[in-house]
Amino acid sequence: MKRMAIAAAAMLLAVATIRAAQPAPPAETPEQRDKRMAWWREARFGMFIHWGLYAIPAGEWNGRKVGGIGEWIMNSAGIPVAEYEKLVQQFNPVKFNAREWVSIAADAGMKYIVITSKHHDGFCLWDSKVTEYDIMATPFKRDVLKELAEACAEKGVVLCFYHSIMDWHHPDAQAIGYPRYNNAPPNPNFPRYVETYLKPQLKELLTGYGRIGVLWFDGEWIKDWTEPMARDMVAYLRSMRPDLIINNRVGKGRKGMQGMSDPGFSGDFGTPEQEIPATGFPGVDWESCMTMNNTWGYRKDDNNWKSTQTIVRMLIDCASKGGNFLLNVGPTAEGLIPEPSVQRLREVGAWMKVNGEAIYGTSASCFKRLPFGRCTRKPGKLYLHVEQWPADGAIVVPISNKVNRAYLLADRNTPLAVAAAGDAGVRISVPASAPDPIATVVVVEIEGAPQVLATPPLRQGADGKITLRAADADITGSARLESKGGEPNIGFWTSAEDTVQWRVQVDRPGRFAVEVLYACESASAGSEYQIIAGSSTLSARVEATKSWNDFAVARPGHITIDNAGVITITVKPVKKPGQAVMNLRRVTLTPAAP
Ligand code: FHN
Repeated sequence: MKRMAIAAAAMLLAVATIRAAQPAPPAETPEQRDKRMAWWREARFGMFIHWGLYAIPAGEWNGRKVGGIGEWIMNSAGIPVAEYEKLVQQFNPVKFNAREWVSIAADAGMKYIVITSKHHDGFCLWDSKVTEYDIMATPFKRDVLKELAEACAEKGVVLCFYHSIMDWHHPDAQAIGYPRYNNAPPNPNFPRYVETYLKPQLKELLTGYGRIGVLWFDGEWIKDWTEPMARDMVAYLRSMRPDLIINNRVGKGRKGMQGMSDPGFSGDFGTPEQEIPATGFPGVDWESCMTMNNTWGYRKDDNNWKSTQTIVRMLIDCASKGGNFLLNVGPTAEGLIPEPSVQRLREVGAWMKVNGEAIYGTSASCFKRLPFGRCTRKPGKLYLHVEQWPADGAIVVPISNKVNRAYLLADRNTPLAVAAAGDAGVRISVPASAPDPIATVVVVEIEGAPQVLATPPLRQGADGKITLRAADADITGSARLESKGGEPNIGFWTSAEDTVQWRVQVDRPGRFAVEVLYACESASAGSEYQIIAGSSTLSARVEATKSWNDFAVARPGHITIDNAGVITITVKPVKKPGQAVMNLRRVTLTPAAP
């Protein structure tokens, strides 16, 4: 009862101070922002932990499998609050060991941990003074976040909290009696939830658990939450922790799973989810979060684990585009990180032990693309992550810089031979077979800033085909590469002035059948465009596909390339009746009979 009285008093006090919106934090100079973001940009790699009551059902309810991600079971199975609350009495993770979790993260090369202090179900993993719906009401009766904070401090890992704005348990936050909690109608008492519950709990987390690096908001998409509320929240949090980093899900600018907001929305970094942007965003901080299987919260039936190679290459991909990688684990109700996750993290750690220098504190690649893999950079150094090992014993790097040294990061005392390669750049001899099949890092120490040579033209295939991929295109205008998982496409093609081009070395001219792999929702169909190859032009029209994400092949006709040599192939809109021209994934020219 004492805790309830305290909670009531806290609520009254908070209500009394509700009205005064927070004064905006002082404007931050770019230098101040860089200082605040420095540790996070250096870190590049973190552990996401989704853990809570949902680990008990672990994907099943009343003896039946429930589809979807494990932490959503309360919504997915339509479990009434009173029934879901009973899980509190079952939560007793007797095998939880904070030091063990933090060691697994640190040994994997992860520099920060983001754990769900409260997920959408509203259950709190810490001893909160403003609710009984927390870890202290369980048989476990230990403040998990306190133990994790101590273990992180001992190990030098930065502790961060994921905190859901959406709350399916609090009566002022979720619609009463609404059968599905997500996207329920707005609750008129939501402002009271924000001022007397959400803010006080965030204050507990920011002032009672040592250094907190990031507040990772989520569940911001609900109608109750607004951008003005986000700005007020940021001001409130900064008044307590001026150095706090806050993700862009504190506001309304996230743009779904793509996670990259436009300027003007709140938050310090973009949050692509289950995807990695097709390109970097110069000057923009972002972090891709990814599961190791398919679920964030534990599901006993989800054994669809990504390979260690896939995980490491995702980390490299993010770093090569100037972003961070937040890799998730979903511990069991006993408090154990699933063994398949532990095994993969151990193997990732082995790679990071040798190659961490090529990830931590690096900046994005200076190349649009490389045929053998990816690149990260530090001043005077290029780290070439070779994923496709060359058959001819060398890699060619399109730079004109003087190369001082080249070596394998795994064997820095053995120089690699470097030779000029004309207008292609420099040729670096490498061992006959890949020292590390996951990715071998070749370090090239250069004089001055990278002087990148023009990207070599695309080559015609041995079969005479010319394959023009979105990722290889030069785009003019506001259209940009986007990846929705799988092969990227050119999207946001909202201006008819935007064009897409490829430079191609044609060794076998002639007549070609043209195929266009694209997507276009019906409301935007009808654009007309030209495919121009040298002096030959083919006109085409965009027909509707099922959606912006459903790709189909159009066969607009044939085009003739008269002579061998380097030509430019352009896709140029001539009419755009709808919102955008199309999402263009690929153009293929296949040799055809004359
Ligand atoms: O709904 C959540 C989901 O449960 C999970 O927490 C992910 C991880 O970022 N975020 C939301 C979905 O975008």
